[in-house]
Amino acid sequence: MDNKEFLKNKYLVAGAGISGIGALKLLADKGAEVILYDGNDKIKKEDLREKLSASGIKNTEEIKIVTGELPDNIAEYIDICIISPGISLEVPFVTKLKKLNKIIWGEIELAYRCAKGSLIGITGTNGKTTTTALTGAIMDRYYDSTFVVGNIGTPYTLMAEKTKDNSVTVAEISSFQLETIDEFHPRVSAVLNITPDHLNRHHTMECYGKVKISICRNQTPDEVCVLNYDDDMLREYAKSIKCKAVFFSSREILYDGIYCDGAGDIYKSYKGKAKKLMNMSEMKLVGRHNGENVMAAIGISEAMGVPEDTYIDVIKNFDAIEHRIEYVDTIDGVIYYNDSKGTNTDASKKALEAMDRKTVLIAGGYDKGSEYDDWVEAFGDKIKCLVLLGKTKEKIAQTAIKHGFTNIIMTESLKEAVIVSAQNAKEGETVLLSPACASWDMFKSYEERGRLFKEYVKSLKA
Ligand code: UMA
Repeated sequence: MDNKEFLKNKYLVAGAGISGIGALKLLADKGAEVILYDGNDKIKKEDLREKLSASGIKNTEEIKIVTGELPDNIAEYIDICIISPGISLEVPFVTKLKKLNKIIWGEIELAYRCAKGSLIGITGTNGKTTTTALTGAIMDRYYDSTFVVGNIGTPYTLMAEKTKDNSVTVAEISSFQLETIDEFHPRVSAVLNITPDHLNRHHTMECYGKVKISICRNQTPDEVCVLNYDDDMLREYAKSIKCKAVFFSSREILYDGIYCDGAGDIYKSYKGKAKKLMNMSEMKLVGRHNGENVMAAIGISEAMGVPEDTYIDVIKNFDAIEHRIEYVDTIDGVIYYNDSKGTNTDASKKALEAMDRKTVLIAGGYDKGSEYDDWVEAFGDKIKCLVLLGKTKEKIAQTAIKHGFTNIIMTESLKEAVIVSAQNAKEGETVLLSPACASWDMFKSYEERGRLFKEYVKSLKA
C-alpha cells in the first residue's frame, strides 16, 4: 500500500496501552484519520489525552476517543482496525468488525508496513526476551543502525518510522501479536520452543503452535527460520515451512546446525564438519535454557552475516536481563532471586533447575488456565516451602497437596509473601520469586511485580 492509499483509510486503534499509543502516534504523524478506542469505560478521556500528549502526539484535542462498548456507527465508519496484542479476537467488538468485513491488523503489522531495512523476528514460549536482547546487542555491535522492539517493551510502531534502508530491527514477537499478521515478513526468524502457555486465549496447543510457527509463513526458501531441534512440535513443523530451517540442540550432535555437547562446548556444524565456538563457562549467562538462547542467537547471527568473533565476544560479555533469574541481594545469608518473568510453569521450572540450594518459592498469580502438576513434580527436594499469592493460589495449593507437598503458606500480598519467606528461609538457603503465572491479577505487568519484589527484599534490611 503506497502512502496515498494508506492515508485514504480511516483507522481505529484498539487498546490504549503502549502498543495503541505507538500505533496512534505513527498514524497521527503520517496525517491519517484515526480514532482511539479502549474497552475499559473507567478510563478517563482527559487522562488518555494527557498520555497522548506526553508521547509527543500533536493536537490531541482533535483525536476522537471512544471507551466502553464500540458504537455501531464507528465500527461502520472505519476501514482498518489496529489491534493491541492484549485484546482477544473473540471479544464482541472484534466480532462486529469482522462481520462488517473490516481489516484487522495487529500493531506489528502496521509497524512492519511502515518500516525499512531488515527485520529479525524472535518468538517462543520462553527465552525470547533474553534472545532478543542478546541478538540486539550482537546486531548493534556489527551494524550501524539497530532497533530492539516488540513484546520486549518498546512497541515496534514507535520505532518503525525511524528505521532506514540499512537498519536491522530485532523484534520479540508474542503469540498474541502473531494472530493478526498479514504481510509481516522477517528476513530471519526464530521459534525457541513451544510449551503450554496462554491456553485461555489460544484454547489448544495445536492452535498455539500454529500461531507461533506463522512467524515464518511469508519467508522465502532462501531465508532462514532458526528452530529448536529438541522440541518435537518444532521438528514436525520444520517439515512443512517454506523457508530454510536451521536447527539448534542442547541434547543431540547435529550434522547441520548449532549444538551444545555434555561438556558445555558449543559447536556449529555444516555437513558434519563441526567447529567449536566457545564453552558455556566462558559466558555470564547460566543454565541450559540460556545455552539454547545463545545457540538461537548464533543461528540468527550466522544468517545475518555477522562474523564469528563479533558474536562470540558479545555473547561472552552479555549479562542476564532484569526479572529473569536476577540476583537481588543476600540478607542474613539468604540469597534472593527475582524471576518475575517466570510467567508460566515451563519458565519457572527453568528457574527451579538453576537453583543450587534449598529454596523458599513464591508463586501464584493470574489464571491462564494452566495445570501445575509437572511444575510441582519438578520441586524435588529443593523446594522446602511454597508461599502462594494471587488468583491461582487455591488451585496451586490443591495440586501441590495432591502430589504430597504440604509445606504451603497462603498470603494476601507480595509484601507479606516476602516477609513470610524471609522468616522461613535459613542461612545458606534461597528465596525465589518465580510465580509460574502472569501478573495481571494484582499488578500491571511482570516488571512491576519484579520491581516491587526487589523493593520489599531491600526493605528487609531495614
Ligand atoms: N483492552 C481493551 N479490550 C480488551 C483488552 C484490553 O480495550 O479486551 C485495553 C486495556 O483496557 C488497555 C489496553 O487494551 O488499555 C492494553 O493493551 P495491551 O494489553 O495490548 O497492552 P500494551 O500496553 O499495549 O502492551 C502490549 C503487550 N501486552 C500484552 O500482550 C498483554 C506487552 O507485552 C508488550 O511489551 C507491548 O504491547 C509492546 O509490544 C507484555 C506481555 O505480558 C510484556 N506479553 C505477554 C507475554 O510476554 O507473555 C504476551
